[in-house]
Amino acid sequence: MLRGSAGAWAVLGPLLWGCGLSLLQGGMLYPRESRSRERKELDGLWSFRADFSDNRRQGFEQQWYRAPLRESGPTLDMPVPSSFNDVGQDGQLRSFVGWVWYEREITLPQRWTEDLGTRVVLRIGSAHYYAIVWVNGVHVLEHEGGHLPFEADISKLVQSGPLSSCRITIAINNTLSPHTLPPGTILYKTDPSMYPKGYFVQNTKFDFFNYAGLHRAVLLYTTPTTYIDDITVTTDMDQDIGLVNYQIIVQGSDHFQVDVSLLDEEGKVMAEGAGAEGQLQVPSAHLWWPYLMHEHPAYLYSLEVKLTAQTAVGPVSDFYTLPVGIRTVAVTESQFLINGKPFYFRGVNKHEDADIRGKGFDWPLLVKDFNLLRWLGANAFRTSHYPYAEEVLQLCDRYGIVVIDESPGVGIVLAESFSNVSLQHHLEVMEEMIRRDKNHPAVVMWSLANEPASFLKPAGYYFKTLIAHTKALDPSRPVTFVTNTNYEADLGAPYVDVICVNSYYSWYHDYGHMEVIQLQLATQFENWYKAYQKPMIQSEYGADAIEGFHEDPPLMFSEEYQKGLLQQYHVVLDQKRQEYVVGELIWNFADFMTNQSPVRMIGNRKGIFTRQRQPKSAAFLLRERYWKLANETRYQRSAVTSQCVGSGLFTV
Ligand code: BDP
Repeated sequence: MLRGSAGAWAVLGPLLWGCGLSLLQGGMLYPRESRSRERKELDGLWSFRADFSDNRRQGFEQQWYRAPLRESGPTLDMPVPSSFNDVGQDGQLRSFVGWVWYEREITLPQRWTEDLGTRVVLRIGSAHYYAIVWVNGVHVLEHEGGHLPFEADISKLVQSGPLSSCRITIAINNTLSPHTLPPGTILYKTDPSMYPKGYFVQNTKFDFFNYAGLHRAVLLYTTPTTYIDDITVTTDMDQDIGLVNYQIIVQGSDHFQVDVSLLDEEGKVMAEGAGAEGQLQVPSAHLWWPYLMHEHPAYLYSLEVKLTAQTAVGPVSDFYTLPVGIRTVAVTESQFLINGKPFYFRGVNKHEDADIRGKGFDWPLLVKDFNLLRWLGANAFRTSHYPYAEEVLQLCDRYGIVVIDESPGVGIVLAESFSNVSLQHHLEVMEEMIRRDKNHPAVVMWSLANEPASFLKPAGYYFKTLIAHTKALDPSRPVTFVTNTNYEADLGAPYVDVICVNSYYSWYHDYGHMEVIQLQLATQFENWYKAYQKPMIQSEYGADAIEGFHEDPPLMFSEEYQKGLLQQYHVVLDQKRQEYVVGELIWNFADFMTNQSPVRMIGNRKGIFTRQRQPKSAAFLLRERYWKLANETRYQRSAVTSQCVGSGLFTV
């Protein structure tokens, strides 16, 4: 959510699409270079200081943004992108709660500061959780939410003076409250016999470490002052003709022309159009298919958009190229269909998490993870429990890995977190998320939350409203949230398209008794299906295993127990996937960091890979299973039998 002054560019954004309800300002296209656009990455070392003052407000009281940070006290070198928590040797910084300050001074290319026809934009990929940004000491914007990008036009600031350098200061606060997403509470401990004066801790109801900092790329990019602000693409099929519907939003001038061409992977023009809105038709279209579902999965066309405009300073052109996958998504009462064919999610839940960098974006890690996913034969993952970096979704588009895109609605369990204030924020987060991710063919469903207390009375209204809003913003994709509430008590389930259920049989209860899993799991599926007749996904199941711990017969925490537990689930999944179960997502792809607690041995160890991405025995089990499942359905052209129900055919 953007707050405060957004500088000179604050024009009210257009509605997202069709029946969109967005109040967001402008689009959020991924910054790509083109003939008219340049980008300058600001990755590397930034100056950094955590504000350890008692009220954490010294930085504001002393206005640290007014002058270079080194002038107001000592600074540390801090890598960006990275979480700040694990790069140092200071335990206090690791668990710091409050404001931290980042600063970077940069030299700008001369043309950027002198050419008034150039628009210079500062874009921050993610700053967890609340961020305030100044450029050369001038406040330019504020943003709430740690997992989605925000940006400001800083042209006026960098083009108004003699300076060719600019100083960017970003203050970030990682405090979570009942109304943030994810929610949290600050607990003051006041017993003077136990705690020093003013002592407080951050409490959360989610199971991962609240890493903070500049987690994704910070960059500057340029566009002409009349520019392509947003593109929305949806696709459909008519026999073998691919239909690409596009809508382009232009800012800066009312007198412009838009031309679009759709190129295939060889660079051949397949269709052309003119105007800001229209439909392109692609005869004998190559569809975007998931990994291992087709001999040529993940086919991507390129939509080349060219804008020409007459402005006061003469003719201007802007160019932007968007990858486009042509595919449809639909849900029946027992199936999830991609391009009209039954799709089974064979996948994982992930986290953005690794040694040292925490949640900081890292290309080698990302490529390793995708190589592991493909090695496993997985075709899907859920972005548990927040939106991941855009580059992750780009690789999903490119490799055919299907995504359930989840909002940061994790740990919504307090009554306060279902209030109108919280709901309003959640609605806005969905707007930001859909604005960013709407054009990815890999994204096939929105997940609004993970394990909310959906049995609480206000949950019914909360999810009804949230789901209606999400569908109004994007009528083309099904919507879900992930539940662990009893099927009879869940007040949000009536509104979802797919029932996603987490269960931990023989882990969080019936410890060590794997013999009860089959009965309990079968009952779970049958109860839910009887109540709702909607397709179901086992959206989490798993067990902790410490790599190298072996016990046979299996004991909890051994590799054998993890494997044995999964095998029990698989027996039931194999029965129910013949009926209405459309997917299984293991918890978790890799071990990950959590808060310290007596039930977490240096983090959550339910990964089938270690945090360093080495396989445990369960990884080999899943690999065998996923390849077997893939081979059963590989390139299969089976007929679709069920009728489309509910929201009908979802096409993207
Ligand atoms: C589930 C949560 C997930 C946890 C997991 C666990 O959705 O975030 O990490 O349990 O306890 O309930 O391992």
